[in-house]
Amino acid sequence: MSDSIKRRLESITAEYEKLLSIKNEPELYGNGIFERYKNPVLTAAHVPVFWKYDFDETSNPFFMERIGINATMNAGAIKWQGKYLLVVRVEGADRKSFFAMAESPNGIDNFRFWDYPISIPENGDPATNLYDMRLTQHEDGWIYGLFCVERFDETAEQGDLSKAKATAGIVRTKDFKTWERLPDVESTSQQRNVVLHPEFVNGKYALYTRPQDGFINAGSGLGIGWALVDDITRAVITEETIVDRRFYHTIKELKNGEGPAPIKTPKGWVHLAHGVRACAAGLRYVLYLYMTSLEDPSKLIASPGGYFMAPEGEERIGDVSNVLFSNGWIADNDGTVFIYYASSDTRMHVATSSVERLVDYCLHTPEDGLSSHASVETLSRQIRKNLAMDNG
Ligand code: M1P
Repeated sequence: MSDSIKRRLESITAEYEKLLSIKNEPELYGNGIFERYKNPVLTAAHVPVFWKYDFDETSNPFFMERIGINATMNAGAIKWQGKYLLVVRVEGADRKSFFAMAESPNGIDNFRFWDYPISIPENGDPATNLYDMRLTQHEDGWIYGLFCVERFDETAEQGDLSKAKATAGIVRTKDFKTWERLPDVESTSQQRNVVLHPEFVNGKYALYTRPQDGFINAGSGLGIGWALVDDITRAVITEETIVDRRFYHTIKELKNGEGPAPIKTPKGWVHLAHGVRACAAGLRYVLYLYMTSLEDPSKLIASPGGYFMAPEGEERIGDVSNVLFSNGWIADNDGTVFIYYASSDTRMHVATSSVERLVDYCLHTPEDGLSSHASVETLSRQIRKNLAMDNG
């Protein structure tokens, strides 16, 4: 290696190490519900230097980046052997997404990618794109990853190269190094945002689903669905009920989708989801919470109105602007909840809260009254109560 290339590599590596060692700090003023952190936890710049550059001077005489990385986003999350692991959706400059593990000692900074991305085995029907893995530590002993599998829709008219179809792929692992691919979920509709519930329900595997008419539009799919399947090694959706419905003029009017697998609490299952509405600027994706019953995880018991988190500041801008998306969170032993979310399909962030706070938020945030009049009533009740307290 020539001295000049050696110097370049050294300075790029030093910059990279500096980036990875930045300490993350919570933002000073939160809303009591969660704390955002100042820096994203992962960006395209966090991808190892040896992924991007060919270090061999004979094949790369100008020491150029040979493989461009566009974004790191929509990561599944799990705590495993004391480490905070993310299974990150990495998107290359070629628009293909793939998965790669990144780990941190504390969940808020120093995330570092493992040396190799994950090679998901094909299962007979090759896919064009894979993304958004949800990790579920299931009581059957396996850790499952459910993800979106995208293929070209062969029914597209000639020249229409954008028609795609989505289904849910399944892999399972015990060490995050070897992944067993199971057959894709069979369903009569397209599916994205499919998530495995961590426990058996009536002796069956339970899936949160998102039936959709087309690749983008939920259409007649009424919201986040629920389906029981006998055998996860051949997951066939025969019947779907709706767990969390969409409503007109709400944050989830157009579509919604389950985020990570829900967290079990003494008062019910806490769910994180995304809601989508349309506006003149395009689609706006925000995060919201809801709760379901311990006895029947498909039964809604709390539905706080409005969004839990919406894009702020730089989060608003990216490849697909005005988007927050989350498919990973970790409930730690001390009750801390690490919420991993991506902004605008570009970078990963963390916010922290606690199981107790999230339950309180779910049970005591007023529901959406579905009209301006109802919102004013709700607000006025709180004002009256506060002013009466102020007056002694
Ligand atoms: O671009 C925003 C998100 O769009 C899709 O989510 P949904 O299926 O709910 O519309 C996904 O492609 C997701 O990856 C992406 O972040």
